[in-house]
Amino acid sequence: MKGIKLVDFDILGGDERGSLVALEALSPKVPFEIKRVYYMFGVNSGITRGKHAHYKLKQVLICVSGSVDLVLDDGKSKEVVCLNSPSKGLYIDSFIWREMKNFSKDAVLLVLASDHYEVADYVRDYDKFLREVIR
Ligand code: T46
Repeated sequence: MKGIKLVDFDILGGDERGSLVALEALSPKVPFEIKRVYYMFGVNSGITRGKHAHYKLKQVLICVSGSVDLVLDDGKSKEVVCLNSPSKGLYIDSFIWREMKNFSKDAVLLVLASDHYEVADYVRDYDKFLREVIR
């Protein structure tokens, strides 16, 4: 689907001391300036989060612990991506409807965002999203 991209991060210093991933803004893996970082954890497995799209915001999602399913929808088709590794990231462009579900008990979902928190950037009504997408 256009507007999403699953990326493999390089693992640096993967040795007996463990692994390290370094991400930099304005790089191929994070193609925007990072203005905000947030993360969610302690989500019960029956809970679905998200259920919205963004007008402008671009993000990279990383499940740094455990696993979570992302249901992505561009208004024409849907795709499910399972994030289950701290060395994988999911880039989500603006105007993609997203839902996060099936959080494992130990899931920590870290998000790098291209902008500050802005309520007006959210489209939370699915019909409105579909109308905006076909405009
Ligand atoms: C997204 C998915 C992947 C803030 O005050 N600042 C923030 O930066 C964020 C992200 C949230 N909040 C407040 C707003 C709500 O009162 O935290 C509460 C939970 O946020 P929300 O219900 O929007 O969380 P999710 O998990 O449904 O969605 C979040 C992001 O909001 C969204 O941009 O793409 O994660």
